[in-house]
Amino acid sequence: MKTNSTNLGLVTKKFNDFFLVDFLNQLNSDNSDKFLCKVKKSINFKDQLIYVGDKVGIEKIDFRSKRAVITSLKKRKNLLVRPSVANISNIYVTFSVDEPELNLSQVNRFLISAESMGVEVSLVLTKCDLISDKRRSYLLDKFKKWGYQVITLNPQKSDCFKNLLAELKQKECSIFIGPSGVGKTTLLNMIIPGLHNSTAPVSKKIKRGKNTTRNVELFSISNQSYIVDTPGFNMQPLEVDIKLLPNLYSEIYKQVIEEGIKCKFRNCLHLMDEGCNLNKSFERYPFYKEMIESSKSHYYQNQED
Ligand SMILES: Nc1nc2c(ncn2[C@@H]2O[C@H](COP(=O)(O)OP(=O)(O)OP(=O)(O)O)[C@@H](O)[C@H]2O)c(=O)[nH]1
Ligand SMILES: [Mg+2]
Ligand SMILES: [Zn+2]
Repeated sequence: MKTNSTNLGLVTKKFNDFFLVDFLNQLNSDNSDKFLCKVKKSINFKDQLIYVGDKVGIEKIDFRSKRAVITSLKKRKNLLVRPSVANISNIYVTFSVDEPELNLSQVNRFLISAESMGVEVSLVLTKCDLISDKRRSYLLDKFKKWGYQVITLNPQKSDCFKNLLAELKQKECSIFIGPSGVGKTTLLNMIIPGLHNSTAPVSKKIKRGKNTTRNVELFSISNQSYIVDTPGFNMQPLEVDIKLLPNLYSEIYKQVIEEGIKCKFRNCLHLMDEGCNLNKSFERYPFYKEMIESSKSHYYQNQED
């Protein structure tokens, strides 16, 4: 049976010119139906690409072969550039406490990059079975000072996965990002019944993940909630607009916005002591300074080009 009316779909996976699309208005179809779609030839979305997470209009739906054609792209709320995912509501920055070793500078880069999206950001620490309770408390304490209430996961404690799933079901579209090998796919396999996506041990020689997940993929966990698995990567020093950077650090935001401290110069970047009233005795200050300096050199380089 074919239908020519337009239906709303959600892009869950993308490869070459093809898209896997979930039906959103379930006409003759249950939620598990995925349609293989191409973009209608005559359509040009003003050079806009379509990404996982995009809502699209689909037509020429063939229920037997599970094929359809994308004919329109709905306006998106936001677009994360790396990895490319549209319409996210929550970012879960995911790191393992060991194997691969926890790299604080990378954690910070991921967090700040996530914060620059203006959505809710959470920090997940996996593989807590590999550390002592004392070390776990130490890490919880550290990240609390960074402004994050950490979610810790330990495969020997199933409650933590149940709690995380319950939380995710309250959100619209949550994305897990972090380096390769930290256990993003393992975590999704734990919480989505029947999901057995590929995972791989961390390389013993180079102590890094093996880039097992190659595609961004979105999974439904309830009628209204989705979660996204992504390929792991390491984050380069940031290129976020310098003026925005101070407010992305909760330690600075609190002092400037909540406590109302005033520096001599408006738009003070809190680097020099002259006229700066920011209390710089917080752990992430060296990371902040490094980030401002690399954003600055990037900024000036572009001015010269
Ligand atoms: N001990 C322990 N090992 C874990 C845990 N979670 C994941 N692993 C192992 O870590 C390895 C990497 O897990 P993956 O789920 O493939 O990691 P990933 O983040 O998806 O990696 P990429 O797809 O490469 O980005 C696998 O061998 C998992 O079995 C955990 O909680 N504890
Ligand atoms: Mg993976
Ligand atoms: Zn200042």
